[in-house]
Amino acid sequence: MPEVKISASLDCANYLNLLHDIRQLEEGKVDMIHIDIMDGNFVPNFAVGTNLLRALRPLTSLFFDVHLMVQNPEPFIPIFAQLGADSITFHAEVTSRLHHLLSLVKKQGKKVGISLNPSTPPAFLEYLLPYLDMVLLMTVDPGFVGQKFVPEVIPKVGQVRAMMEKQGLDLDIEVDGGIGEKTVPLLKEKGANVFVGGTSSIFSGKEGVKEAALRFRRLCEES
Ligand code: S6P
Ligand code: MG
Repeated sequence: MPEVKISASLDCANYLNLLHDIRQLEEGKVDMIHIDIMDGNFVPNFAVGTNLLRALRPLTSLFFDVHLMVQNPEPFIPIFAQLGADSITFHAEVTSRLHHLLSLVKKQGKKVGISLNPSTPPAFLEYLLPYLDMVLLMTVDPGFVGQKFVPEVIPKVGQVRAMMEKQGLDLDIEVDGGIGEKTVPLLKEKGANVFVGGTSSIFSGKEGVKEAALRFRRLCEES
C-alpha cells in the first residue's frame, strides 16, 4: 500500500489569519493542502477562488491538492495548473468525457485524480484506474465542511483497493469528510492512505493547528 499522507483542508482554516495557519501546517508536517473549489452548481456553495491560490502559491512549497467540485471542469484544468496546483481531481459524476479530461490534466504535467460521491458505485472506476494517480472517495456529500460521515463508504474503500490490486496498481486512495479518530482506523484498514484533515481533526479548535496536525499524522500512521 502507498505511504500515508495528510492533506489539510484549506476551507477549514482561519481565512483572517491564513498565513499563520499555513505556517502551522508546515510545522505540523502535513504533506499537502487540500483546496476545495466549488461552483455553486455541482455543489450548493462557494469556496476559495483563483485569487487566493495566486496569492498563496509563492508563500509555501506545500503540495496543492486541488479538488474541483464543479459541473464543468474542462476550462478550469489549465487555469488551476497554471496557478500551481500539483494535483487536480474532478468528479466522475460531472462528465461523459472522463478520459479526455484526464489527458488534459496529464498534458499540464500534473497528477490526476477522480472523485466519487458517497452514492456513486466503485465499478465506475474500473476502466479509468490505469490513467489515474489517485482516487478521492468522498465520505460526505460534497459542498460543506463539518458534515456527518457516511459509513457505507468504508466497504467501498476496500472494493476500490481490491480493484487496484487486481490491475497491479498501487494508487493513492484519499478520503474526505468527517475524517478523525473514529473513522481513520476503519478507512485505513480497508486501504485508504491519504487523509483529509478538516474540522474533525486538524481544525477542531481543541488545540493549535500545528499540534493537531502532528497528532493527526500519528493517528493516521499508527492506526
Ligand atoms: C467537502 C469538501 C471537504 C471538506 C472537508 C472538511 O465539500 O470537499 O474537503 O472541506 O472534508 O472536513 P470535515 O472534517 O469538516 O468534514
Ligand atoms: Mg474536498
